[in-house]
Amino acid sequence: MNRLLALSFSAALSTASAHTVVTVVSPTPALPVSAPKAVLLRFGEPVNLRFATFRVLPMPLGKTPAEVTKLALGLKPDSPQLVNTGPVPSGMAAKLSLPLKANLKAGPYLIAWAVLSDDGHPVTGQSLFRVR
Ligand SMILES: [Cu+2]
Repeated sequence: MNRLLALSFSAALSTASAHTVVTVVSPTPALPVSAPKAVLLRFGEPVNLRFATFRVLPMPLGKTPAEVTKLALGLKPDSPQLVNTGPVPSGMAAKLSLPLKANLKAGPYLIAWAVLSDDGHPVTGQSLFRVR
C-alpha cells in the first residue's frame, strides 16, 4: 500500500523525467572475454535496488534475446539457470556489480534487468556478452 502511494506520488511529481536507462554494461557484446567475475552496470540516474531485478544466464539455443529476457526476469533469484550469485544490495545506486559464478563456460550470456524509473514506470532491458 505504502509502495503504491509512493509510486503514484512520485509519478505525479516527475512528469518531465525520462526513463531510467542503463548507460554502461560490462562485459560488452563487442568483444569476447575470459570468464568474468562480475557484471557491472551503470544507470543514468540512481535506481532503487529494492524494486529492481537483475538476471544473468547462458543464452539458450534458438531463442531471441527478448524471449530470454522475459524468461530470465520470471526466474526465482536462486534458480540454478542463473549465473549471477548472491543477493543484490538494497538502497539507491547509480552503479552495481553483480558477482558471477566462477569459471563460466564458453558461450553467449544474457544480462536482463528490470528497474523502476523515477516516474514509477518499470523499464526492462538486456545486454549480451560472450565468454571465450
Ligand atoms: Cu514513464
